[in-house]
Amino acid sequence: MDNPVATSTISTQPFSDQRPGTSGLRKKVSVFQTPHYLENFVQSIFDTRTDLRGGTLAIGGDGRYYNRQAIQTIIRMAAANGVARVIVGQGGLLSTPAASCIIRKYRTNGGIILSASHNPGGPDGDFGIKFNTANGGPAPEAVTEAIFARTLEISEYRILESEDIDLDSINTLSLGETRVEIIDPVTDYAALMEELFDFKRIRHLFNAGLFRMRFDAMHAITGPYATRILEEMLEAEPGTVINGEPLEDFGGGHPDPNLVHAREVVALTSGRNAVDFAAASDGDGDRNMILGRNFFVTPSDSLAVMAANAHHVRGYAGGLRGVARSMPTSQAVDRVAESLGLDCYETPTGWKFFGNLLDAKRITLCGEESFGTGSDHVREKDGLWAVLFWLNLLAVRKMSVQEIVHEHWRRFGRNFYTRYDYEEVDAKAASVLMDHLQARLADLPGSVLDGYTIDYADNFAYTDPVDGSVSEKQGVRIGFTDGSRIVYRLSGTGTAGATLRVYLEAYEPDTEKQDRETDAVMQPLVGIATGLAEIEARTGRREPTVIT
Ligand code: VG1
Ligand code: CO
Repeated sequence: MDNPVATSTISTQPFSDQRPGTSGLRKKVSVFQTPHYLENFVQSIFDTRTDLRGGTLAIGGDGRYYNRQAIQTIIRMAAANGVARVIVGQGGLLSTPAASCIIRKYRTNGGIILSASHNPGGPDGDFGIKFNTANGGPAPEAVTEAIFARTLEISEYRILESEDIDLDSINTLSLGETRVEIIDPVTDYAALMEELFDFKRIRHLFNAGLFRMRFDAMHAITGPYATRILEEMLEAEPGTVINGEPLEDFGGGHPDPNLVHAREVVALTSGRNAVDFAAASDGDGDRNMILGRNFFVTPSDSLAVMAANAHHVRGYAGGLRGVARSMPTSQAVDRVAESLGLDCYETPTGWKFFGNLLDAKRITLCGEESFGTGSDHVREKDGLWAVLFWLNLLAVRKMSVQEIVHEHWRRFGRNFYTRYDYEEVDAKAASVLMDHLQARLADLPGSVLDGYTIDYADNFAYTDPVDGSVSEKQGVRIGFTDGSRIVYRLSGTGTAGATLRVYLEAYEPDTEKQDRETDAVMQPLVGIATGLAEIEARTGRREPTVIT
């Protein structure tokens, strides 16, 4: 199909609110539908990433409402801006990790991913866009700041006048001078998974008839990936994948794989007919929740268990180069690193901070407390990868999820962990709360609160060991002499008001005390954390919106 085309240059005015947050630019759908809003941001990418002219760009999204329209616009703009080749997932779909895989495999000059991840979708929901660089990873701050600076001075954008192109057939077509390739979104990613994991062994686990699992795709992007890999390639029983059809509004749900929003799959892990293993993934497929029978694995523990057991898994049998975790993630993986003699890095929140460490081969595995784990196989966190990692481990070790984690605690100690989220609080109140904490930091070390002695108190600053770039004010940390920790930070992914996150961690080396309930263990720290920040007085919130 060759469309008749003409390039238009459209005048526009800057928008002042296009600074990307933790993971790209996220706004309400209605904001993205404002005339020129999407176009301004996309043109700013083309204006600052000049190697895209004559280069290759990957495009795909999580299938949420507005995905298709946005992709049509971006393809036309890519053509008008001289991109030689565009690779698009069929139906406009690509999970975030699959997009990363495709950028790397086809050596593109970058990719544009449309997603607001775990945020709800639909006409009243959220939409998002982010640019990934040629390494497949989210653009580092220097790049997002350059794009943002450009959005503040933009006066025109270029777009091809053409009919919509057919995104639904696998095909290669021309749009003006640009070659547009519509590819299967799953095939390349599935091939990569097959290299990393022992599919034969996992298939045997399913076929032996003694093991059942459920994977909740939450009506989001991982449905087609999980169905192909788990049910077709690994021969898990039909019905293993639930909510597997991607829907524009995620069926009205909140595609966030935690104990609250993924309660449907959580319920399948208890009772007489309980499955042995269950998992869920988020809107764009980069997050994962891991469950055993009657058992929840915290994401921080999941990372630590993976690090301690990586040698059992084919793709990592040669050993790990090092590990990294985001600052608020529990220190469980640090203990593994120490015991195995591995380097361990603490980075600010957001996957973009792992990119340099992965590229420089300083680390192999990394993770975040927010249900994110990944490795050097791509440059994004990867939900289904984590599920396959666990499946491979279960197949090799012939133990239950709970047995594996309990064994881990006995060996390394247990890091109890909880996160309190106060969503949509008044933005001003939230920033005053953080300022107030900041002002108290210098006086806190040495003080005793409810029997806990404060060892250090600071606002986390990170110097990237590879390029020397500095990121300041990444969250307030209060460390206690017994290894417990409280962290406060404001979310960088929300679209309404501010979200205050409070992260709590307590270390328990005594095996006799490791089976206590997390709630009970955390109570004293919750009291200290809410008191110190004066949360109720400053936000009007007695209770958090979500506890994970
Ligand atoms: C949250 C998480 C962070 C994660 C980010 C993007 O950011 O805390 O760990 O990297 O979301 O994940 P924030 O700034 O809201 O705390 V995703 O799956 O939304 O792309
Ligand atoms: Co996500």
